[in-house]
Amino acid sequence: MIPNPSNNREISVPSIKAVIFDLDGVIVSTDEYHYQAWKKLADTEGIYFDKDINHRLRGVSRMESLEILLKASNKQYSEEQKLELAARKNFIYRELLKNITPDDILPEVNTLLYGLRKKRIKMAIGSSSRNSKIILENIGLGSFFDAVIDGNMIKKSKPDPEVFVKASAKLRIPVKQCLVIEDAVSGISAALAAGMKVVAVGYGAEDKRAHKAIKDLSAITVEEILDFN
Ligand code: B16
Ligand code: MG
Repeated sequence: MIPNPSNNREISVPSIKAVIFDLDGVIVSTDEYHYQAWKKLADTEGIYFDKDINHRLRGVSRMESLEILLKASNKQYSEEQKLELAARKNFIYRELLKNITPDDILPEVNTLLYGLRKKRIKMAIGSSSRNSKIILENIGLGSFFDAVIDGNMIKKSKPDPEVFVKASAKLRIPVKQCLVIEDAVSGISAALAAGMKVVAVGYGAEDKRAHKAIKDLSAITVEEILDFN
């Protein structure tokens, strides 16, 4: 709050000036498609893979995800073979992504996005996915965000803060005035390491380090975001 000299009252200045959304698991649920693609690859290679292992891949880059999957294999793969496996998984995943439409946007996402836009809050995507562009286009949000930082633009994946720090720089909003909305433990770590506020959604909601935990975006309002401190 700062004093208002004209009437001696205090004016409330929102501390949050930008919201950075994770993509997969926050805006759209592509996790099931990631699961199906990794599962198909694992089955072909005779490697055990289940939904619990898939859960550990949230927010984690493609190559790091592959390393987690390969822990269940006793075969040694060369770097070249690993790249081929990752490309094969991505091919299956991209085929599945052809099915997504604006109907796949998660509950109340649009209400929040358009509510924040009305209040002139800057918005960005901060995603580990190298497929962010096609996902955003397929769900009709290809040109909605003020900035999109994705897996193609970063050297270090979440839990490193790089993706969120780059988003705040592109938006020209200091990290302290950015709020991240994330579903992955790795993403919550990244946001905290960037010095940002973080709201944990869905699977991430059990992470006690987040400043607020919610089931989905219907459980938070624009006003709550503006009053966040
Ligand atoms: P890709 P997010 C992440 O997206 C996913 O949560 C994670 O499961 C995936 O491995 C990662 O993107 C890389 O995805 O293979 O499409 O480059 O949650 O950071 O939006
Ligand atoms: Mg996610």
